[in-house]
Amino acid sequence: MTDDTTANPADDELLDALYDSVLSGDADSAIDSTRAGLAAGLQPLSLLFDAMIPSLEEVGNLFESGEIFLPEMLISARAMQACMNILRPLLADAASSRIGVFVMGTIAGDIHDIGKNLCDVMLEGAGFEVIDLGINVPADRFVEAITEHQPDAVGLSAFLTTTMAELATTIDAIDAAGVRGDTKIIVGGAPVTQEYADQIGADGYAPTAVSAVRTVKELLGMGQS
Ligand code: B1M
Repeated sequence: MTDDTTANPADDELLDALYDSVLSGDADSAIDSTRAGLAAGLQPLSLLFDAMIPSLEEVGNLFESGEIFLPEMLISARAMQACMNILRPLLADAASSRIGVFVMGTIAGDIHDIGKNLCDVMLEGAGFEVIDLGINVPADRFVEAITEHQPDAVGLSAFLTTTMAELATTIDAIDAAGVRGDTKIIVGGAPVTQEYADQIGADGYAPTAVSAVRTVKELLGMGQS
């Protein structure tokens, strides 16, 4: 959640409308609410963390309880992504100079990418050049990308309990290939914990996209923003 939660009833109405539009998967109306929120002076992070992300959490709850099915979950995700396209330039514009290179990807077997894309936006906003390998990325593709780009840090996202083990497989592959060097490896995604990150030999863990930036900067000795 953001610190600047709204005190204004009109802003609350806009956030509620955005929440409902993502929940029902109505992309046009979600886009309208996003634009209206920005025009009313709401912060992009507030639109994300006070409306869109809670809405997707509710989508997940409804899916889990069998009240909605995969197509509805996908339609809601698309509505959110349409709004993210509007917010991305606003969030990523903040950086004035490049502070490092970050390779990012969702691990093999997993096609969730909204949380990963949000990390990309926050990292870019903080000044990192982000090389995003996409979704369902096999371990050897991460190894290739480290060899090619010599990044300061690598981010691995996992969103399913069934794909989490692939985080360990990927870190093992990076170590076995001898390419880890000074590159820091950060893991995240809803089912991942600090304990699990420690267990599999990651350098860092962050629960949210915002804290991912803080963690990577700390690991790289850049202090806090
Ligand atoms: Co899926 N899905 N899904 N899904 N989905 C979840 C994750 C689930 C929790 C829903 C539920 O049952 N409640 C559940 C996982 C259960 C589990 O494993 N414990 C689930 C399931 C079961 C599945 C399928 C298996 C369903 C099926 O086929 N029967 C299937 C799997 C497909 C696959 O990957 N192989 C599937 C498919 C899909 C869609 C394709 C329909 C769609 C994804 C579309 C897309 O991403 N382009 C989808 C969606 C939308 C969801 C929910 C509803 C929303 C996910 C999301 O985007 N959240 C989700 C329910 C939920 O999250 N409660 C669910 C918003 C996003 C901003 O949050 O992803 O957590 P999050 O990212 C956060 C942090 O985790 C963190 O920062 C982000 C923002 O702060 N973070 C990092 C992320 N990466 C990080 C990296 C870092 C640091 C922090 O460092 C590197």
